[in-house]
Amino acid sequence: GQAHDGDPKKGLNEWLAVQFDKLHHVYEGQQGKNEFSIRGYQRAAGILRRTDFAITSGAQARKIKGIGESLAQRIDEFLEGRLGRAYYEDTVEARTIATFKDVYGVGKNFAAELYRKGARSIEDLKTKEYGLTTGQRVGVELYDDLISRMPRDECRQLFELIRCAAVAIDANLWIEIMGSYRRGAETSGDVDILITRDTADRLTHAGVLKRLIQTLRTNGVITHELSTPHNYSDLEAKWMGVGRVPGGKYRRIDILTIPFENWGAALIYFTGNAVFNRSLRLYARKQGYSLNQRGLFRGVIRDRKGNKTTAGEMVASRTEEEIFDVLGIRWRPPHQRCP
Ligand code: DCP
Ligand code: MG
Ligand code: MN
Repeated sequence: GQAHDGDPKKGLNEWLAVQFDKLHHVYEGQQGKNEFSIRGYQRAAGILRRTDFAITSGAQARKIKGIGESLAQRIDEFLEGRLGRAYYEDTVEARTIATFKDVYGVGKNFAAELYRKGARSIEDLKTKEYGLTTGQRVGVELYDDLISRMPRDECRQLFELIRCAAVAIDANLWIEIMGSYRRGAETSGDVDILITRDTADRLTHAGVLKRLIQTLRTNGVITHELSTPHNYSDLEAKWMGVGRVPGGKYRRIDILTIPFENWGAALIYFTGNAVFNRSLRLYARKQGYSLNQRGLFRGVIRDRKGNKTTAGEMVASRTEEEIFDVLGIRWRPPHQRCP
């Protein structure tokens, strides 16, 4: 889902990236595959997309940081048209499971279970009984719309409809569009929205999310709810659902509200991408910190499984810059956060 600037020299890199995307997709739909190599394909696609010279061989690609021997071999296979390795995995079973995994709310285990139960198509999921949850049924019903990515303009329009409704409820809200859109991507899989409110006047955004959803349901911008907050009055709450610009396709919408003090950490989290977040969090851990969507913490103690046993103390959270500062790394603009 990343921007591609159309430079012809990058054309081949983009094609290679798409091959890795496919490989990632096919493997992701299978069970018992090495998670590490699956992520490797996802990473490789990202690396190729931000390489600014044309890659013409595996050996040459090998010199790029992050491209190891086995990825280089894959690149040669792609370039030489020896797609066997990639495609012998591309069985009907793998493809069907991958298709099911694209249904909202269906993970790879359930996708495989659906296949074992005899489901072979989205049509099967629509017409036969497989014990789908309400959310999964919405995913099936809107399958064609939800698998397609929306152009940047449409993402902006949908956000503007939501932003207008929000600031009509409280003019002091901070509301931003996040995810792939903020990273500058040409297309987005959903609209990610972050909301908070400056507490200088001692007021908060408590109650806003509930009113916002009500307004948007009434005016038809929001059409389906997939997951609602446990408690609407919490300052930190997540809402997931579906909406559309009038007459447009149905699109996934994620809304996250967070306490004002967590704004910077939440910006980093919700801007992503997920691979960038994983590496930034790992880096923080190596420096003795712990980073999450709320803030950067010091003094976190973990057990041998890596689970936190002591929450620690928050040392930075209000702005992205102060978090990067404490970690001792230069702030990176969102469009450079797609490793
Ligand atoms: N995120 C994360 N880890 C996850 C899922 C999400 O850190 N497992 C963060 C980083 C993502 C952001 O949340 O960039 C938004 O999640 P999306 O799934 O909406 O992903 P994107 O917006 O990046 O891409 P897309 O255009 O596919 O929605
Ligand atoms: Mg998104
Ligand atoms: Mn999202």
